[in-house]
Amino acid sequence: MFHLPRVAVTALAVASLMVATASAQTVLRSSDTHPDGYPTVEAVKYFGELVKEKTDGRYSVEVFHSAQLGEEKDTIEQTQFGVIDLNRISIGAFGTQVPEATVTQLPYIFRSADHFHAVLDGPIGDEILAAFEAVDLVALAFYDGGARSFYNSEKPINSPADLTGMKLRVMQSDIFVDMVAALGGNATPMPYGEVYSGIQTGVIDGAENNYPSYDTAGHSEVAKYYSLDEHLMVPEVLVMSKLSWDKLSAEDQAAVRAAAKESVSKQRELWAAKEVESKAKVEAGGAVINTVDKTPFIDAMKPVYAKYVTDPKLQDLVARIQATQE
Ligand code: GTR
Repeated sequence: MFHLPRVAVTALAVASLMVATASAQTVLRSSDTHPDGYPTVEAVKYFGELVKEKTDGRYSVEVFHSAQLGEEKDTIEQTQFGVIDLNRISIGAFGTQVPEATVTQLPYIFRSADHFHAVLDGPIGDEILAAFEAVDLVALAFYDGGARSFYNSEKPINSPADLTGMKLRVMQSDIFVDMVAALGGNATPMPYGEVYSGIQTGVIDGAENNYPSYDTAGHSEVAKYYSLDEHLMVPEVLVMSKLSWDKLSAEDQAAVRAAAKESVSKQRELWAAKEVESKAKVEAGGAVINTVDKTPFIDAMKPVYAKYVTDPKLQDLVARIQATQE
């Protein structure tokens, strides 16, 4: 029988211990459609630092920004299958998969940023986060996504009548298609990554989004009229694959949840600064921004509510959101 000298055995033992230590560190892969430096990307990086700290280095997070792992809709499926561990995504990308979350896609459901925070920071927010379990995801926190307004390459929008016949890109959710139809426009659902070329080539006349997206995706270069009707405030959400979540110990799950909650104030700070910076940048670049009387837009949304808020449970949820004081 072959015997290794004692020193060699010790060296081997040390080496295998090191491998064990190294492999005990799991890197969680996280997706984001936005470029590096965008508030959501930076917030998830910060969350990752907290996760590492709170799990004594057992877990860390790597953010794959700029849609490196795919467009949002596809990454949702990959996250459900556990191919991607974490995903920072707009609730709009879920379509109507999660009924409780769908109510946050209703136009003008949130009256202001303060109302949005009051709802999502309280028990209603927790109820909506918990609803994602039904689609194999553990929703950890909401991030800010500001108010979304229409922009196009043709003219300023002052009233719903100005949208007549306009082809506008929306996120891939039926509710947004109905929203644009109720205003008299033609909605084209398509992935975010196709919007720039869509406008440039005239396939669509415009789209709708917040200032930071309008700016960082370059949309302001091809659609210079930005009209502040602020029809949507769709929350951004950080979700984890249920499969990845179930591999964590109860202690590490608590650490991940706490890290996500702690990253929220950081994201809000970054978001507020980015909104101001992006507005200034698009204006300097030649964007024409106009304010809008929102009343006719709000009134036009009645059929959208009538179509999507039929279930008494959702009617109650909408009523509770509306009754929440900012
Ligand atoms: C942005 C959001 C993205 C993406 C995009 C879109 O505001 O942060 O996650 O959903 O809108 O319109 O597709």
